Amino acid sequence: MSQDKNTFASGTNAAYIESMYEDYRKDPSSLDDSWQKFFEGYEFGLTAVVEPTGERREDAKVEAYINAYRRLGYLAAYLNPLDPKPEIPENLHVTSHELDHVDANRKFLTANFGTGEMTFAEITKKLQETYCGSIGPDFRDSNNVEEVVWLQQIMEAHNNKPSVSAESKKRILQKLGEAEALEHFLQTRYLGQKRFSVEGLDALIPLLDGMIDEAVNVGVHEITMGMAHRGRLNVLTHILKKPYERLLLEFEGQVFNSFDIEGDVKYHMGYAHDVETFSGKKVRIYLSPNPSHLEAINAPIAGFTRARQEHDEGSSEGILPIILHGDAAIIGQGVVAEVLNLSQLQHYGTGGTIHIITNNQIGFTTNPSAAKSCAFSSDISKMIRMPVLHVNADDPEAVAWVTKIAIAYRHKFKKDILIDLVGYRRYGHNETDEPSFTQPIMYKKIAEHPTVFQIYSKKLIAEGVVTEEESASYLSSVKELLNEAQKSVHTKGFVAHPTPAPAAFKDILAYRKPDRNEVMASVITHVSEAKLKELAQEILNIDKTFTPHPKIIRLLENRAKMMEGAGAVDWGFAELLAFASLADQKYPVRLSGQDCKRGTFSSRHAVLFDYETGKANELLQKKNWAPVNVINSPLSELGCMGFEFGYSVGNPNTLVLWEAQYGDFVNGAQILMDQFLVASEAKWQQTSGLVLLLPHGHEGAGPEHTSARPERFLQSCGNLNIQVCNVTTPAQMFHLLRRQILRNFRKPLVLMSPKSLLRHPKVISELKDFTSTTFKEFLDDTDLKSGSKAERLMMCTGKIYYELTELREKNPDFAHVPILRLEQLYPFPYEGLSELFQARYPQVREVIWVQEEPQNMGAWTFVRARIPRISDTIHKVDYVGRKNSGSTAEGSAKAHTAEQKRILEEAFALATAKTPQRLARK
Ligand SMILES: Cc1ncc(C[n+]2csc(CCOP(=O)(O)OP(=O)(O)O)c2C)c(N)n1
Ligand SMILES: [Mg+2]
Repeated sequence: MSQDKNTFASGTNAAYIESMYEDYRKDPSSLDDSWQKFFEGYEFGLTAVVEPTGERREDAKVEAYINAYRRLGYLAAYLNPLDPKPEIPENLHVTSHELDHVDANRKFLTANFGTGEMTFAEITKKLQETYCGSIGPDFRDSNNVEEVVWLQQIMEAHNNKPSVSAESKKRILQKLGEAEALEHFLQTRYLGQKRFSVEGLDALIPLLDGMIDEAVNVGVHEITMGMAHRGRLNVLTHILKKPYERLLLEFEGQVFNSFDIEGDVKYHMGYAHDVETFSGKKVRIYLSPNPSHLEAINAPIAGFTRARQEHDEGSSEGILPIILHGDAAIIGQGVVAEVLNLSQLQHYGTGGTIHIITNNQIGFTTNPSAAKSCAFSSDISKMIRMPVLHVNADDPEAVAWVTKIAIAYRHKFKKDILIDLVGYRRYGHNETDEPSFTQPIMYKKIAEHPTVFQIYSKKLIAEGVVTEEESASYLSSVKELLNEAQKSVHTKGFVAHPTPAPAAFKDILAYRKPDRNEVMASVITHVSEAKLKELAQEILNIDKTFTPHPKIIRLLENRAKMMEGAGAVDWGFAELLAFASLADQKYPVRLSGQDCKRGTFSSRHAVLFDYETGKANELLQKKNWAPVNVINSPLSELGCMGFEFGYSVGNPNTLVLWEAQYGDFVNGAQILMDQFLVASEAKWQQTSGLVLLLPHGHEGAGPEHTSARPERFLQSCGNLNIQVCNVTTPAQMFHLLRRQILRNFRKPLVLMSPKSLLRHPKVISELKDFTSTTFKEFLDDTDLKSGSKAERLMMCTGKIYYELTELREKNPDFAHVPILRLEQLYPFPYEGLSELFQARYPQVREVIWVQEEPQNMGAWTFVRARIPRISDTIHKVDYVGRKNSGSTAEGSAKAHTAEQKRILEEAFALATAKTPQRLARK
């Protein structure tokens, strides 16, 4: 043995180690201690991976066999009512597990399965019953062992088929009867009217009925629901107990009044009601109105639920959200992923949502194979690894059982769970559609397929649970009620039922449309100087143990200085003061968006982070104030803005703001704006006070990061639906935010918010601006002593005002040109402007609208028709700004600067031109 062979540290060469190992095997003592230990360990490792032999080897295989079923058994489950039960896939075959030689009667120890000792035949039977029957659970992707074990135990305890009482069976049959009878009635009496029948998924009705009962039994007292068109009329009448008369009136096409909600098609209508459960308990149910845009409701209903949980009830346990999805929509629409991503976040979670896919295996005319790249529509839920319970909709007892599991899971783990209810669609997409054009084979099968009511009643009759007469009465009694309801509608019109909205929803559902006077009335929003200083002190009162970032120390000192003398409060601080003042008056504030805590432009700093520990210090969370939550949101627009919209509906007394990183990105939430924000009041009399903060302005950043596209919002303005503002001083911002919550009605507020103005030396407000005034829809040009002689003036909105005044200051020839700022574009302040023109500018004949946006964007097309209505003296409205363009702004900063200069110069050239003929032109 050479010396170096005995040196452990030198052994780095494989061939060399091999020769050492040979030496070791011949005589271990020929090596030094360190090598002996090394090879001892090596040999131990070898024995550890040696294949088990005999009994042990078989037990391990059986365990793997059991786990394979737990993981993949759902692939062999009997889920599709239209097809025969699928074959057991190869990877569950005994041969695949090398167990084909095992005697069926041979016993195995099954530590965590069944009775602990079972024959191989018993094991296989139990596995197939539990995992490959009418229920196919897909739950093993979870990375939480406790959940997996819990689900296994609950499902394996009764082979996923616990016994059902006769009473419950009858209830299920009754609910199936209601579902079927209503659809039949509507089909025969209102032929050709769209109703998006539930048939083929009739089990949805007993499912929801059972779910609500089960939920109330574990402490739920309120249920919030979002769903699209499929089966909605059945859910409204049989789950929310919307009276048949109300529904039939809608089919008759008469004007109806359902919680004063009008203005949308019947399968988009919401409802709210106190309902008695099967066990005789009370529960409030709220079904949100929704647009056609499939899945868009997910975000608002999540926010609505969170608002209810946070401020009305204080916990997530008592309020359960249920969302229904179409099988094509859930996998196709991106908002689903956005909202799932919110489900476990601190400021967005709702203690677990129960998702139900009404899976009719078709989307309009599109087959599943064309609708998704994954095996199941439910696979989108894998992103948060929630358990999925696939279930055959023709087996209502299996459906009832997964419902119980779902409620128990949500109650225990406070997380989302999904039921994939697999059925079919008995008719076309709607009842006027011919489905066999596109799915001839499927529809031949459907035509021959009995209804689930028929299947289940046959089963219960055979079991002796109901008689044939009883079963038939479940259908006939509903038909009778519907007949009576129709008669009553025909003869008496609608007689209002005593079914007012639940008291808890009073704030949300009580609706009164404010008239223009109310909307335009000024609101007392100022606070006293003492209060302002007290609020500032509170914000700046930071614990001595907190170490601010060195640059933040300066910011805090600057903020303190803003309160000295006459005051010079900047935008960031004005905003915090507005929030603080509302919180002090016990109005909670919720501001969320990407990087909101600091603010995209580093101007807000509502939350500071300890320079030593990284610990957050929420400057606006104070003991005696209502909560002010400034929240960094995930990178989502539709999901997050939708959530905030829902939150604002669910809690009208919280100031809710959503901030876009830059205004451009708001169009990621276009559905939310078009279908909800600007229209919800008109369609559903659903009001929201949501504030959108949309950083906007041409600053040379390029086509993106420039425009929040105010023109789109302005085009959507009508009948006082929203407010669109672009304010230019910190105090205006302060008053506007306060006005939003201090009025006794709610309207969304879309605010073009500043970027460079956040740090502009002129963009400051004095203390008196906060303590003695209120929000002004426009700002007169107070720099000019008198405007009485002016024949031309400029009007603008937003940041360009500061650029115009800067140029005016430099050039004495421009000194007489008045520049008015429109701070609120909609509702357009005709009244105030008219008064102003009469008093200050009685001779104005020409108004020059100056904007930095291209002519087809910005406010131009909106204001050009409105400005002449301010005063009879106005004969002409001129435009100065960028020319029409497909893109919002120049790509180069240099081109931007040149264009900005041109606009300013052209505006003054026009305002000071000595060309009377121009003025004469109309
Ligand atoms: C966002 C959106 N895109 C398209 C449509 C048009 N549309 C209405 S229903 C439907 C098919 C929906 O299929 P699925 O989600 O499976 O629901 P089902 O009607 O089968 O219950 C389509 C494409 C829509 N309503 N919303
Ligand atoms: Mg479908």
